[in-house]
Amino acid sequence: MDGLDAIKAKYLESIMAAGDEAALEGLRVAAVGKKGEISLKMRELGKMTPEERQVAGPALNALKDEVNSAIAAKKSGLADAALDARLQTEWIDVSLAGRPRSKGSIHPISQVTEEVVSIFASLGFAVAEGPQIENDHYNFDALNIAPEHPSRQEHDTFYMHREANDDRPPHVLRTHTSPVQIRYMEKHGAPCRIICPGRVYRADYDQTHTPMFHQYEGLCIDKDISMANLKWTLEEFCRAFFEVDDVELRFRASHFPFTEPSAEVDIRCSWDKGQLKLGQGDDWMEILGSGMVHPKVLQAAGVDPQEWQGFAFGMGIDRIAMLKYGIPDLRAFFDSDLRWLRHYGFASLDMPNLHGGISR
Ligand code: 2NM
Repeated sequence: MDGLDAIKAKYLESIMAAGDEAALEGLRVAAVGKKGEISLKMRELGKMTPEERQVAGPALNALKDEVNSAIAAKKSGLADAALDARLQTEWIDVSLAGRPRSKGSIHPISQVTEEVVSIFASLGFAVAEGPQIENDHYNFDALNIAPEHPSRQEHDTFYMHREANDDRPPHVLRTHTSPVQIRYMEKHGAPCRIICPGRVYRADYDQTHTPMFHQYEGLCIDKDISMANLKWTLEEFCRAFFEVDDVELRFRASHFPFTEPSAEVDIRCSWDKGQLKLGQGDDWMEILGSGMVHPKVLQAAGVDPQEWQGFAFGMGIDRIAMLKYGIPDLRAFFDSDLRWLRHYGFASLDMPNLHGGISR
């Protein structure tokens, strides 16, 4: 068949020169599409003598195959070139140093809460949480706080609004996290070892008090627990939290309705040119309240006081955060002042753990 070499040369050249997939598709249709040049030539095979056909058939088939594979090769060449071009414009140098982007930081109260939790976790304490709106059974009665106790008065406790015909027990904003511990003992029984950090509320506002503040309470109930276990636990905590090797704690007899005996705990310290140093010195600083859980409290939580006993303690998170990080004014914690937050905030990926150093 005449002219096949010219057709072949024409298409192979155009295919090589095609700039994109659309041009390539145009060439495919023109050459081997239904009415393409090569396809039309193939239709003529029927009019040929068998001898002519024997030569022209294979030649046309070979041409068609050649054109098709040239198109396929060019197509993948175009795709490779497109990918190369993308890689040229979109490449990222992964060895570049990161740009500090985040303007946020961890609030000192969140940081200190994490520190406290990680220290007590290492001593085998689990974390328990509970509602911030409590009923007066969990907030007061179960904790052996008598109905006439002054802390129940309206000017110390936030009572939730109630309708006159509401026969549910009065609800309050919890004044401590102890109700969480009552709920935990009710649900899980003894033995138990938990700490309960969270927000608490008291109707008080001045230089050293905000109506919402943060505390955590610890509870350890078992068969053979004494004040000695309490003292060791608190010493371990203070060593880790304040990052001093020597700590000395002093127990002063005190009174809480929910513990008997009760003790306020002071840590030895010194004031050196207005700078507080914890651990050594001639001074004492009160840091927490504690005691052996009152048998009536265990009873109220469904734990048999004949069989179990244990210690509990409570500490202000805001207060120990101020002590540790030298934050002078309590009220600044809740002002949302960005300059203050940037100054006292912590890097968001530096979560405390014991081996990495508690505060860094
Ligand atoms: C304190 C001081 C002393 C305390 C007691 C309990 C409970 F629920 F077990 F009875 N939790 N926390 C406790 C004891 C809290 O805070 C100054």
